[in-house]
Amino acid sequence: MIPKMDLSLLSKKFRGSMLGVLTGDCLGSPYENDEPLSTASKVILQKSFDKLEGPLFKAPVMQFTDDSAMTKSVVESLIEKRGLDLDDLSKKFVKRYYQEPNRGYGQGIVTVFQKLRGNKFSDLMTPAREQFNGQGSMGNGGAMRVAPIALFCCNDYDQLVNMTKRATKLTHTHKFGVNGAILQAIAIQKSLMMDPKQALNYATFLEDLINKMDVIEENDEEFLELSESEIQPFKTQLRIIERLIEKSLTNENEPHTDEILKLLGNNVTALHSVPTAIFCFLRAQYPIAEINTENPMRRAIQYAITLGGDTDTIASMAGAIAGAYYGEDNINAQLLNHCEAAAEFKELANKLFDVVTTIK
Ligand code: R7I
Ligand code: MG
Ligand code: MG
Repeated sequence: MIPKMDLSLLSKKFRGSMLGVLTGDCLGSPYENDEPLSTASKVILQKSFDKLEGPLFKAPVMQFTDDSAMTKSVVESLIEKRGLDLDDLSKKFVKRYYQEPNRGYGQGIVTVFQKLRGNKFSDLMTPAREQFNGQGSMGNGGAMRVAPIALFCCNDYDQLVNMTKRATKLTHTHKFGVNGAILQAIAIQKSLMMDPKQALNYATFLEDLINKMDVIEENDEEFLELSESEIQPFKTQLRIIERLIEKSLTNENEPHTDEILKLLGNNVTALHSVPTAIFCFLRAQYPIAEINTENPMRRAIQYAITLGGDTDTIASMAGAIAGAYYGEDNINAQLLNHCEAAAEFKELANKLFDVVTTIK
């Protein structure tokens, strides 16, 4: 079903989200695993963004990492197959990995690729289930590549949840890995369907995500002895985001980075990175100290990087949501010239848009 939205706006949002994935990844990867940025490092980051956005700046092209590589496989498979085809998708993941293994892939996921190649894709699901002693990966690898699925499902919520689950379980079967991908997908889909000219109400936005995660993270019998925050951890994190933004808007002593990181986190697990990306997107509507830009999409990405840790992935996920909300007009054209494969990502967004608007 094609959404009831101006199609030229929708296509800009498709390109915005795909380019948000790419630019967040390219800009964030040099800082991956760093400590949160000091004031001096934030000044350097600010200057480097300013230069990249300025005319005639010459610099080596910034390379993308596994986040964009896997996203590329997802979008190419959706376009070719006009839907989710797990066999094709897993082959594309594995082929791309063996062509370019040095894109900074997660340490565990490589085992999944080896096993899939070993069984000649006859059993797609077991390798992921065997990860981490049978509990499955809780990394953010499912969430970091989910943007094309959110765009493909556009305004079909049930299809979105279902497809995200299936695509994620090829590599990540831990409940947190899967639910983190679903949360990221819902945040992108929701942003896609909103009018960027109307003010974004962070509380309403979060309330909707909380209600949806409440259903997705249904109480499981095996967890009954746990507290609510352990049973429904993403829902709990979303409430924390709300409190942190509230505090930053009403209190002059806005939350400091260490408080944000203590509560939300910045590591490779989905639970401690997807909510952080959503926080960066929502917080970046408003000015942020030590980040000088009028552009809220740039602010979201730059802010994510200042938090340190899994910077490429958190910036990329924040970029995917921000791009789906603001559209490509908020991405600086000069900056794109410095990102590897930007033209290709734009073209893939256009092709996906054609598929979505002609399929049903
Ligand atoms: O999730 P995944 O694809 O990694 C994505 C991250 C992003 O930051 C990328 O930019 C790239 O740098 O990697 O790959 P996985 O290997 O499945 O998970 C990532 C890491 O999370 C693992 O290498 C583990 O360190 C950790 N991890 C776990 N640790 C203990 N127990 C994931 N699941 C578990 C677990 O169950
Ligand atoms: Mg990466
Ligand atoms: Mg990363």
